[in-house]
Amino acid sequence: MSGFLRMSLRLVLRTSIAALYLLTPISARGQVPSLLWYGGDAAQVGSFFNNTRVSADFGFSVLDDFVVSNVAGWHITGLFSNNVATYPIETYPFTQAVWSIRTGVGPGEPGDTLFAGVSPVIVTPTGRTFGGNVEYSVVVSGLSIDLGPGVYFMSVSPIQVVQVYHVPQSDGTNAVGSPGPSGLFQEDRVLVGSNLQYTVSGPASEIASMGVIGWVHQINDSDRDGVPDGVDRCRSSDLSTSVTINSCNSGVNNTLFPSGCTIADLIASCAESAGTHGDFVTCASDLTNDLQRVGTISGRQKGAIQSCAAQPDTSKRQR
Ligand SMILES: [Ca+2]
Ligand SMILES: [Ca+2]
Repeated sequence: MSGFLRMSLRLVLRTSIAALYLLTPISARGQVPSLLWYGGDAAQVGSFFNNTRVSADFGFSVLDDFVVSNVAGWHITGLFSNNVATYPIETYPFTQAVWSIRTGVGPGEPGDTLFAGVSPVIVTPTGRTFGGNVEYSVVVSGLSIDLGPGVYFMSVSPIQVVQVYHVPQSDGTNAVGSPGPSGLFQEDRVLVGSNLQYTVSGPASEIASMGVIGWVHQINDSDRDGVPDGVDRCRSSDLSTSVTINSCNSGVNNTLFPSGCTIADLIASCAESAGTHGDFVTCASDLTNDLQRVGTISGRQKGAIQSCAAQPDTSKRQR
């Protein structure tokens, strides 16, 4: 290849790659969790047992339904229930809850469990008391669950073998989103002889003081990075946590740009465009120099990516 041709190729590569990103990075997925559904604050009336006894399989859970009405669905990062304690929580503290997301719950019917687990919880007083008993918010966080449009049931039940907790019913004060078509259900899991027996009673007409945290997926966001298809220059982004080239993990954060492209996408564009391994290394080098110049990555991180790009097995990507 002549020097002129090589320079022209580099210019074309750099121009096409540079066009794929704007220089201000945005956070991964570009989304901030908020309250998607909340049955509402507790009223001064009834409440329902909501804690496990003996084990995660034995006890009570309150199940209530909510509606995902958005066409593109929800991404759920957390679930919570508000619980009134019979005694001060310091007397019988707990650190975990059993939770579930289900469909098809009905009278005598525990439904189909879509997602469930036993998770650590954050327990904080809501500031409300009922007959001298303190109410606590019990939050499961760190979830990553996608739900399409539909009706779902949720539960979050403290794992506490002595203390009794009640989910209070709500009068709808401060409610968020659409309550489901039915009221709440009470699931009792009891030992009859040596058999664990599940019974689901309800629906009661009440709505439970529970909620769902996350964000609404944007319509027409094929790769769910928070950048709509219409302006997403990389519609099937590699959203890996760190930049990995073949099997070489650089450890560098895979930043998402407002263009909808990640660093990994741009590296992949280099691989697509380059004719030889040398072209690929040059393209990745130019790209990372630019990223360092604008402060997206440090000099050490640039070195880590370039080192991965230079590895011989990278040439397997070339056509
Ligand atoms: Ca997108
Ligand atoms: Ca994208």
